[in-house]
Amino acid sequence: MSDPEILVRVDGRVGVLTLNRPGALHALTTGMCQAMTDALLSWRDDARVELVLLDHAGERGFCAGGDIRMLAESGAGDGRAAADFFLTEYRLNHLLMVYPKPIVAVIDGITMGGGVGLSLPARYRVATERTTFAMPETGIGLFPDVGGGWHLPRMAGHTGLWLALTGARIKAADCELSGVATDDLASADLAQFKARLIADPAAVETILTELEVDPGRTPLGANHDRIERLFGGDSVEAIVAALAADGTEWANAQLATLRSKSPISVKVSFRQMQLGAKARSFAEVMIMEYRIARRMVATHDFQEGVRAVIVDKDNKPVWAPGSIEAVSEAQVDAIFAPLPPGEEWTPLPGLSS
Ligand code: QUE
Repeated sequence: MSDPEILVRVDGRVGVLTLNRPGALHALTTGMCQAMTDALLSWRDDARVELVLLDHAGERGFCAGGDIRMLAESGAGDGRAAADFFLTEYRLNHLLMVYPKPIVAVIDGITMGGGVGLSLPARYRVATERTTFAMPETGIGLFPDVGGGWHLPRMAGHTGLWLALTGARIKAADCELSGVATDDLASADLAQFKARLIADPAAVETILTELEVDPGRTPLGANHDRIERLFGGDSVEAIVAALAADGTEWANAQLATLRSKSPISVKVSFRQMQLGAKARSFAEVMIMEYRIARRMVATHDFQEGVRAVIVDKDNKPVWAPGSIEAVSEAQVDAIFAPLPPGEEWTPLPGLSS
């Protein structure tokens, strides 16, 4: 392997995992998830490793998501490769959540979908002025997976639901406000941060405090009250009605955004947030999301979303059904139904839920 997609090394007492698929904004493949899992399992019981650092190679972006083209091709066929990917990725997400050593994720740049699943489980989540965070999956006929059903409903108020349904992009200050990030550094200080961390991993909190910068104004803070007022309905239809009745520029923009997304995705994501809010463990959410993911890769909307956003880039997906109101509860029920015996998601062998 001359150019591995994950660079694995131990530097001092720090295990370093570096995403290295720069041509695809480090979008995750099954092999990348497996390589990270193998390294984390070997470091878990390795006394030489005190802390894990997760970052990316090169300049552009931390991680754009998953290998969407592969998922679409697989979903159009037998779905086997997609199922393998989700099993491996969600097992890694779960391993990160229960990992016994501190993890530092440096989300310097685009952090979406799969990149969110890697970084939100980390104890320290370091944003910079280049960070853009989003869960954009409703725009391609998917749903905010990789533990979105756990993390998003646990943000303050309805912030997570708003992120899930609209796919809104937020920057560093809003990442810190919402709890996505624990710290904000200047990207120019990252080399120094990593060098100091590797020299003295036990001092992680002191180093972060010394390098911390003010991330500036928080658009989310300004919109918090509106999100609470307008995204609190007990159905997607209630939220749509509240946005339409409000009539302000902000509400109209949210409504137009919601209406541009896959109607099935919006309905599925809403139910995922509702059920995820009540889940007692992350593993329970993984079981739910694996059921959804296995169903959704085979749908018209996912095929169409990938065509419109990733392949043809015309950004004009034609969804079916074409409106939120036309999605039946039975359609949503079928996506959440249990998988056949032996097909359900399970954690890595030896890891309890
Ligand atoms: C929703 C997504 C993804 C997306 C866009 C969405 C996603 C993903 C990528 C992506 C972007 C750039 C790349 C690449 C993939 O875009 O998961 O390989 O170079 O990986 O609206 O879920």
